Parts: sequence; C-alpha cells; structure tokens
Amino acid sequence: MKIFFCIFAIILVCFMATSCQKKQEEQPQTNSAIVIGYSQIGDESAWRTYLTSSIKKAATENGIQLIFENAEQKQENQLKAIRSFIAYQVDLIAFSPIVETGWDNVLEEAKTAGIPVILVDRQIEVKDNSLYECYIGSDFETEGLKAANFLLEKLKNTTDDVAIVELRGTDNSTPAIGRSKGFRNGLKNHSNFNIIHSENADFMRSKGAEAMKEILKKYDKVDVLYSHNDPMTLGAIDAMKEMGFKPGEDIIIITIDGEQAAIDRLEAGEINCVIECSPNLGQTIVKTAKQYLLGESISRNIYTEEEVFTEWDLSSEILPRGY
Ligand code: GYE
Repeated sequence: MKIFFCIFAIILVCFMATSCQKKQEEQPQTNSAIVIGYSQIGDESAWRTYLTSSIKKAATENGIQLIFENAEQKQENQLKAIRSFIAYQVDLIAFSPIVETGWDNVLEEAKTAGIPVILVDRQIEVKDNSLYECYIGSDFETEGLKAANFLLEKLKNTTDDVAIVELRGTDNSTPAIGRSKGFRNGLKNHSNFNIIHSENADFMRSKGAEAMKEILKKYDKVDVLYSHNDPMTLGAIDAMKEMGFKPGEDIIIITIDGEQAAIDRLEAGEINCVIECSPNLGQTIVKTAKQYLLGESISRNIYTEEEVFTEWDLSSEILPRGY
C-alpha cells in the first residue's frame, strides 16, 4: 500500500512541474525577464550622451536588464556587439546604426536566432525590411526643411546672392542624408540661395572648428552656416571668432540638436536658429520593446515631436534642455 502512495506522489509532482513549466512558456514575458542588448555609436555629442542616459534610466525604471555596448564610432564594434547579444540570446536588440549600410548579414543572424531588432535614432538600408521591427527617432528631412524655412524668413527681402556653407554629419548616416536633402528641398525654388561649400565634419566640435577655419580662408564671402549638429557649430563659432568674424551677425548660423550650449548662444545673439532634435527616446524604446515582446502590434516608424527656437523667440520661454 505504501509503495502505491509513493508512486502516486511521484507522478503527481511530475505532473505539477510539467504543467507549471508549460504555463510559464505560454505566459507573456514579464518585465523582470526582459533582456535588451543596446549598441550605442559613441559619445561624440551631448545629444548622444543624453540619449544613452535616457535609455539606461528607462531600463532601470521598467525593470529591464540592459546590456549596453559603446562602439566608439566604429561600425565593426557595433557588429561585434550585436553578435554578442545574439550569443547571449537577449530578448531584443536595439541599436543606433552609425551608417545606413552594412547590416544585412548580422541582422539575418539575429532573425535566424529569433531575436527582434529595433532601430534607434538612425535608419538602415537593407534588402529585407523584415530584419527590423521599427524605427524610433527624428524625421531628419523635416529638420532640414525647417532650417531652410527659417533662412528664407530671415532673408525674405533679399535678392542678392546668399553664400551658404554646410557642415555635414557623418556621411551615409541617416541624419546627414536627411538634413542635407530637406535643406536643399526647402531652397530649391530660390536660385539666389547657393550652397557654395559642403563638408563632412563627423558631428564633432574639433572637426567643425578645423573645417570652418579653412572655409573662411578660402572664401571671400560666407553669409550663412548651416550645421548638422551643435558641437560642429560650437567649433565653427570658435573659428569665426578667432578670425575676427561676429557669429550670428557677420554670418547667420542655423544649427540642429538643441543642446543647452546652443540655446545659450542663441540668447547671446551668436546663433540665429536652433532646430530641436530630441534625444529623449528611452521611455519610448522600452515601452515599444515591451509591447512587441508581449505580442502587441507596434508602429513601423515612431517619430519624435520637435520644436524650432529662433532669434525672435523669448529666451525665457525655452525650458532648460538637460543636455
Ligand atoms: O544630431 C548628433 C549626434 O543621430 C540625430 O548624432 C543623431 C545625431 C545628432 O552625433 O549630435
């Protein structure tokens, strides 16, 4: 009789363990189980540093385990990081692709491993668009158009030729492509607005300063600087001052990001227009990742709301930027 009860107890324990395991498998992911691998480009600007802190803060607040890798401006480091996330079998991969191409193979590996991918801040060009679930970030063409619209308003009564210099971000990156395209589209019906020089300064202050110094030596007349991000602008302003120019007066300056340092120079009259590009993406990334992992549908593109700050705005109305 005793042997009967022992056998029955063993069967009962096995049955309960199996049904519990099965139930867990059927249950959606809970936050505490979610592991996200994130590959960040680097820390080339206050904007990027803020994006990193925004993601880390959102992960902590939502009980997400974040594996964070800084690629230090190298695509090969991002490829390595993504492969390490696959090996670790994270639940989801998010990354800010430094450039748009070169991702097909590694994302095919993620797809084969059944790991979903979210693009943050920048887009990619791939043959198979199912290699990622969504893009979260800015609409860079719109940012470029906003810059053109400010300039046309600022110089609306000008019939003279306007000599424009453009400092571009990293070539083949989504923000550089979109900001160039949007700006040119905005000016295309104004033949007296001429981009006399366009140069890649990689979103970096030091390269912006170097480039602007050479440009001011090369050209007799520069009326406008259009710069793809604030650090390059701040470097260019240093160069202008060094060479005896008054930024914001001798040369109209339009910049993108909205760092506090740029707003401070807007208020000082050294910059004429700051186009906001929001780095505050952390909560949206984590929320979207959770939605996807819980089986809910998500948008293909999630764009941020962004403002324009001009020399005509009251500085008291611009809230502290936080980056
Ligand atoms: O404008 C710049 C950073 O990808 C939108 O990258 C981002 C850009 C941003 O280096 O400051």
